[in-house]
Amino acid sequence: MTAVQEAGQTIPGLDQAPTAHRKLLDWVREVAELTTPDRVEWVTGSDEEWDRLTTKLVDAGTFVRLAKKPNSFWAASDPDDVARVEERTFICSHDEKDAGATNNWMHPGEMKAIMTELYRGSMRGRTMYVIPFCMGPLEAEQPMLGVELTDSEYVVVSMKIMTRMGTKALDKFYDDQGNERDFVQALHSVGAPLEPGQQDVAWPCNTTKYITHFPEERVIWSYGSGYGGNALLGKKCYSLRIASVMGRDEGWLAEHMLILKLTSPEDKVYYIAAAFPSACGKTNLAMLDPTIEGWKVETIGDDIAWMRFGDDGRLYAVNPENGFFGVAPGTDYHTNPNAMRTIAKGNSLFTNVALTDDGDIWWEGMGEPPAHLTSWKKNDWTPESDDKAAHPNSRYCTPIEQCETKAPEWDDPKGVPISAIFFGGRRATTIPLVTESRDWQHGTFMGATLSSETTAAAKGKVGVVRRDPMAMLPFIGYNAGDYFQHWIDTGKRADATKLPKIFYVNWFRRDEDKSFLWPGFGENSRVLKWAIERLEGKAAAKETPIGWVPTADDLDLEGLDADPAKIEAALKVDADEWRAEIPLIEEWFDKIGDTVPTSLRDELAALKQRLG
Ligand code: GTP
Ligand code: SPV
Ligand code: MN
Repeated sequence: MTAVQEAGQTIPGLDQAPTAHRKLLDWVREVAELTTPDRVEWVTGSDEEWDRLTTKLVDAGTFVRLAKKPNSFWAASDPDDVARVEERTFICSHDEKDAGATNNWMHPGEMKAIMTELYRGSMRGRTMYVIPFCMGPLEAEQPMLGVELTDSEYVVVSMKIMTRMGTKALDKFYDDQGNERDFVQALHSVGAPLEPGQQDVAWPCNTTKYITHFPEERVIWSYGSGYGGNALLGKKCYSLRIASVMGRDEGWLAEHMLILKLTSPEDKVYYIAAAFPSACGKTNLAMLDPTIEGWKVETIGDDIAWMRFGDDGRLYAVNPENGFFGVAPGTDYHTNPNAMRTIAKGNSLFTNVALTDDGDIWWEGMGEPPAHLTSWKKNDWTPESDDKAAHPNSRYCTPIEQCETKAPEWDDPKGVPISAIFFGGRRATTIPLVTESRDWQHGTFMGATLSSETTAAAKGKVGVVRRDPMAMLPFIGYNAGDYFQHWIDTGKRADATKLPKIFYVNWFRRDEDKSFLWPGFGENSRVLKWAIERLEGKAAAKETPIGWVPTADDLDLEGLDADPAKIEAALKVDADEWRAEIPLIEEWFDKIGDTVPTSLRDELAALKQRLG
């Protein structure tokens, strides 16, 4: 404890709040007294603040200013703090059953007792920043507010890119009648207090990590990590885990989905939402550069969609975020030129990519490497090195605002009416390039049984096939069976003709030699086109035991330079592979238990029967 606090005086900055919001003031004081920072700073989101904090991060060795990109910075994390930590992520509902079999659970009282002791004095020697933020448009009828308290400058500047934050968000903490609005309390500490005179490290964090949610209170407590999904609490913690519970209670959906706008050569506009697990292609599809004549894709969101019914009975989607936190490796002018152009404009943060000697960034998949680099581990790196120069989960963080393909309506509080929902995963076998569901219930079954190989986005083994329902396995804030029921119920709340049509895609099926059967990226526009033509009743498909699948003739493959045998293989429905899938789905449903909706058990029985 510092001398100031011992004297019973207030912590500097604590009383300089630019608001009289009672709940906010009381909570900030309570946390400051527990965590004992040297000072409190109320974040405004100004350019002056950005310059001051980025300069502080450069001086601390956390950031290197990039000579080759304006107002942009390189950061290398602690080598053990590079991804989400699913085994350290908890849903602390009062009743264990509400967390379900797919979440870690602890009683809220027990968790709070443990974490309160971790937070005690955890901000010593640091500044506690108060970040008011808003997920989704500020002009929404009910702005979705939150406040993150954090002792990390890296978090503050990242939140400036990823959310609407600072003064403009704080302005929304009172409604038009002058009443206090409620907000999600999000507490974050890297868990690395500094003793007087102690030299800080470039990436403070703690080997003990907790990413904890108290869904009934709409409260988030995060400790020990500085990495994106663990520390930028507006993202996965609020907009998926807490928001999925809000959506269950209030009748809407919070999903791990991109949102894109597709315009046909006839100038007809369609909006598509797509759920793929982490590092399985959402950002790339959201920014797709179509290879087919006359079709245009514009971007609305790349990671999260909140979907509610409009007065017209259609499902409208909003992107709650303000920036992209995208996977860097594999991103290049050939695969995702729009992402490359967005980051080229600057104002971006790069974490765990490689640094070039002339002050630029490089990662695997970005053409020929230079002769020398500083790797994400801060080691000298040459093309002869065995290690990767960039971590597989290295990320760029960049504002949507400067993406040239952003749709003008990306910030519209009404959202955009969704015509089609895609579920997809990363599967080397079994799952065809695209399958159309028969109806909403069948589509929900496809989503509920979605499977994918694990990626570097979460700590743990990579390449292991697991069920990842609706790409939400790590993000459902409640019981997965209840979540499936919520999807089924959502389908019953609207006229079937107004519901989005559901498709299941797989860009990642492989040949015997392990190469991808489908070229992917911009060529995925051919699949989008087929899906839209199905909605319009213009494209053909073959009925199979798993749903409607196109033949190669049904797809527009004009100008595609690909081996027809590979396309056939990508589209193949192999009954043996599917029969082998059945026991895995049964095991999955059994794991979730008695909350699995009967209608989904019926879908499984029907699939089994069709496969013979
Ligand atoms: P999160 O941000 O983790 O939620 O991931 P995301 O779903 O947005 O994934 P992203 O689009 O960043 O893609 C992750 C990886 O998949 C990158 O290395 C891409 O290059 C690769 N990828 C994306 N689309 C395709 C595709 O159509 N085909 C193939 N083969 N790879 C793809
Ligand atoms: C994901 O892992 O799905 C991401 C990155 O989008 S993170 O924000 O770290 O969760
Ligand atoms: Mn994601």
